[in-house]
Amino acid sequence: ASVKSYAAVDLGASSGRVMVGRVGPDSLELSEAHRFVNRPVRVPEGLRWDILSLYGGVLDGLKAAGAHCGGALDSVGIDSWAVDYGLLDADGALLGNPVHYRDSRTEGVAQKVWATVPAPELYAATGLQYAPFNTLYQLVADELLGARRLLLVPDLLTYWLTGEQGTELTNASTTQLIDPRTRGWSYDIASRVGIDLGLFAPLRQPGDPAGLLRPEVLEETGLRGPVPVTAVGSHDTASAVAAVPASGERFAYICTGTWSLAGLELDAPVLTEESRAANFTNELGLDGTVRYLRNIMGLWLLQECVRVWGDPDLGELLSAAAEVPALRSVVDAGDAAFLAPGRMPERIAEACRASGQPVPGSPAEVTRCILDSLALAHRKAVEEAQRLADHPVDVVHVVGGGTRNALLCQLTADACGLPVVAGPTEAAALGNVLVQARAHGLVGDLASGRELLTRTQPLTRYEPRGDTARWREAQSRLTGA
Ligand code: LFR
Repeated sequence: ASVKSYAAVDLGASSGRVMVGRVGPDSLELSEAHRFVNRPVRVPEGLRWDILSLYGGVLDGLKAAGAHCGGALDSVGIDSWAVDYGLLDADGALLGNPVHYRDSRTEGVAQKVWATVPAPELYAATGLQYAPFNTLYQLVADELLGARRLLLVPDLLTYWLTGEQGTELTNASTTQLIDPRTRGWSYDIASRVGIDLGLFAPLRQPGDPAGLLRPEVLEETGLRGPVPVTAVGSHDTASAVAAVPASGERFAYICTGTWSLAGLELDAPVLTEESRAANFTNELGLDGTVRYLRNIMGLWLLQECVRVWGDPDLGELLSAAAEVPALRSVVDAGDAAFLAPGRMPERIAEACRASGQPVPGSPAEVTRCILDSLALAHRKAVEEAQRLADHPVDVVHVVGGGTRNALLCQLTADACGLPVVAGPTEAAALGNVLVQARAHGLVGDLASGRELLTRTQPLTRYEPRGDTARWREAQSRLTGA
């Protein structure tokens, strides 16, 4: 048949899903086979991922995906959040649960590392933003005794499915151990901070074969073998950026979900001191591209509030927030102070109080404050990225879960003073499917994949509603400028 079926496993911070992408010469259809919760677990030693439960969800998902296409999947690809990993012993057995990037064990670690490799030097060599959870800092914090191998989360799941080990490049680029110019390991940095790069399996490029589903996996999922696993942009953000339905180069993107990742696609990294001071990151994308972006706290701020409020109806909450006067109070949604879980409504109130703004009280007011603050942070990132990379844009593409939030999309258009094109929602899964289809010769380069998306996926356009001066004024409340 000329239509092929690809399973995309996409793991986010709060849920995982297995989607089936059916790709033909001029068609692309995505459907959800299975969705499962990803519930991080706090144990006395800290915050951990429940990796076995996630693997169970992947197996259930592959079984459901097979049921969608008569047991015959053409390939499987896996993407997830970045930076985190499992450690294996000499026999390839997992040593403990992977630690969650929001765990506090890396507090103060970066400062110690900078005593050996000063932060400007680290940025010049790796181009990576400062975040306490960069793999490099996690590894320095960890007790590695007995660990012989490190596999990033999608690579670990791939290993369990196929028995083969590798380190996929887009995700490896978030470790802070990759040189974005050579797109290979940064041996000098690793040796100076005392990290043995031998822990990592050899690099794999998106599109490389990653083995075949093991016989036990075929049996458990009812799939008909052989089923190849294909390395995709295994960093979810790399997959999402691959699925930004843009044409040409003059676009910015915002991948929305638990995080907002806002920035540009470039063909070379920006490693200037100014860029470091602005905390932009140079992560690697498909086909030699660089994802030049900033991490913004994203809908995590709202998710954490909603949890405290006992899960009210989200639609009602957003309608109520739309009625609250705009820009009464804003917080810095780029601030790592919001990284850890817990007490989010209070932390937001405290930030408003500290910057001399009205303190939002009701859930609708807090929600409005969060959405205004996110739009403001989107504006700042899009503006600064253009300036720092000398790369002007005419349009902002919003992809991911946040595309469902019309208020956020409209506010982002208003704040940026640019049209927003919202969609697709399942960008990471679509980018995952496209890379598999491409590896099997079904679609061409990045641009033709994007064109296929533009033709096949529903997109919504939001025009900016004047008055950027109000956003500039709101920004000045945070920077004091
Ligand atoms: C988004 C994401 C971001 C990364 C963060 C932590 O899901 O992958 O790109 O910075 O999660 O891994």
